[in-house]
Amino acid sequence: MLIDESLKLPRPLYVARPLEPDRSLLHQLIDGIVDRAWYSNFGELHLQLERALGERLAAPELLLFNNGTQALVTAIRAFELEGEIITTPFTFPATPHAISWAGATPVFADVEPDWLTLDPGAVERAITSRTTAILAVHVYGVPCDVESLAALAKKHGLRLIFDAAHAFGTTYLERPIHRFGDATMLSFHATKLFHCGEGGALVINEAGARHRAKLERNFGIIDEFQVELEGGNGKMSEMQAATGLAVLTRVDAEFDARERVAAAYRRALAGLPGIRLPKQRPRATESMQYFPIYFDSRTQRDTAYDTLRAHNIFSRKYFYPLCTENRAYVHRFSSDAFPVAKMASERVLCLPMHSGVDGLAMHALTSLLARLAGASRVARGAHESAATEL
Ligand code: T4K
Repeated sequence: MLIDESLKLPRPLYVARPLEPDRSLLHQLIDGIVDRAWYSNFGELHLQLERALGERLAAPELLLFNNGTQALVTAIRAFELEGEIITTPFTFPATPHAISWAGATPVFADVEPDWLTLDPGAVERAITSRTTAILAVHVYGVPCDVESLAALAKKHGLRLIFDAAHAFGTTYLERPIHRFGDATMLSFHATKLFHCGEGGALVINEAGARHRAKLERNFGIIDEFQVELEGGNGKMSEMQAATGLAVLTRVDAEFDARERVAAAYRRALAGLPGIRLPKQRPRATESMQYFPIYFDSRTQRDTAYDTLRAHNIFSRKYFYPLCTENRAYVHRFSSDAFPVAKMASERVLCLPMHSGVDGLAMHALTSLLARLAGASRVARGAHESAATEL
């Protein structure tokens, strides 16, 4: 294996680095929680954050949750969906798991080669008399083919739910991403651009389903003496909301820093043999949460992963293995049925994507990839100038 001690980073560099909250604001907010002795159940900070995010994202109907997975489960339950829900195997396991937890059955369909989002043709072929919904993922913040999926949903009388865990703040066709479909989930996990440590949100446009989602979030409780339905516990705590409020003030600066990191990756890696760079769907904005690159073969991808690790750089193979290859689903589905997703999962590598990728890290990472690609001479100029600009 290629080892160059001079390129080994002094400290580990992970794929994600949680955005540090404004500490003095956080301390102040925590003092308030302790003073009020109010830690959960829709406290002051919960309401403040819900309002702030609603304004920022142009989503006044946004509901906060304790995590994105619970928000997804709630969306499915709010529409009282049973039967089969069609989703993508190229996602974090939380997506199909949420379908199972909500009492429905996940069914998988392949993704489009260009965008790695659900292929509407494959979805249509997977529709049966038991299908009730499509759960599509804006993977890496790349919007799905929302128009074709909406047309399909309409034609077959299905609900359309989006997992926008990677798409905080993304717009598509000049509209916020949650304006498409019946419901959209957001994740505010520590590894996301905006985060609450753990957290999530749900945007549901339809009033009736939104009302049920609110009940589902709090055990189905209407008031002290009435419980309407068998709801769960999806409430965000005050500590989570405090973290979110103290992170929110820093999101724009972090976004700008990530844009610089992405631009530096692009400059340094463009044209390297055997590597393809990510692309965004036309008329969509970037979410700056992931920087996936694609190798010509699985062997090249795995060698790059191991080589980077040996130099203290922890990239990730999101999403390998495919959900359908996990023990939870492998008995029910053959991944050969999803050739595009399978190929992507074997060739993708997500590079560290956060403001902690400094000039030193950029230099080490891109030098190693250039050397592995056998293009050290060609790439030297490019990666050195990319590194010095960070
Ligand atoms: N749908 C999609 C498409 C998703 O990607 C996700 C979550 C969900 C649904 C579910 O949303 P939530 O219920 O989580 O809100 C991480 C995240 O835990 C997960 O939220 C995320 N997707 C997924 C893509 O990544 P792991 O198992 O890879 O996490 P872990 O612990 O290996 O962390 C990744 C790296 O981040 C580590 O190498 C180090 C760094 N890290 C992590 C944490 C937690 C830190 O530096 N500090 C930290 O506090 O799942």
